[in-house]
Amino acid sequence: MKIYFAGSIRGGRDDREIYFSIIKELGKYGTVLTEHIGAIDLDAAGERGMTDMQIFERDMAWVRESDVVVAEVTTASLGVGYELGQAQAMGKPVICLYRKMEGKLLSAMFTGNSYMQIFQYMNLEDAAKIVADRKELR
Ligand code: 6K6
Repeated sequence: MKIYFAGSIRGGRDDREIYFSIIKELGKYGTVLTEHIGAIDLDAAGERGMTDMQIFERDMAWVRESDVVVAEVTTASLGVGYELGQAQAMGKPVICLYRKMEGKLLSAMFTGNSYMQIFQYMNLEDAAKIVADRKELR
């Protein structure tokens, strides 16, 4: 099972520790192709040693190669939105994890899109349960 995990980079890195924990959890079900998304030392500037074009090509190849795409969508990110739209176009199952926060509303492109499976969670225990219940990860 190949899992593409998407989480904000240039959109903001406030949730990087949450990404790290979700990636660790997803590791129980398969190979997470994008482990670097949870890296503490990956800041909003992104990965060093790769051009943006190389990152784009690699990430799109990984989306194509993946069996399922899981995203943490609380921090709005253009890149994550793009990846999930592409994943939908490729027919990949898309699972979105979202923490309800005051002043932050998820885009209507997701809440209004029945293809996207959106799950609200409060803490990592909830997130682990949501992930464990997904047939797409078996
Ligand atoms: C490289 C050099 C300077 O900045 C970078 C950007 N680095 C990235 N490295 C890896 N994945 C990236 C990078 N930028 C975007 N992505 C992909 O888009 C990831 O797979 C994330 O899921 C998503 C984040 O998009 P933004 O718009 O928040 O950056």
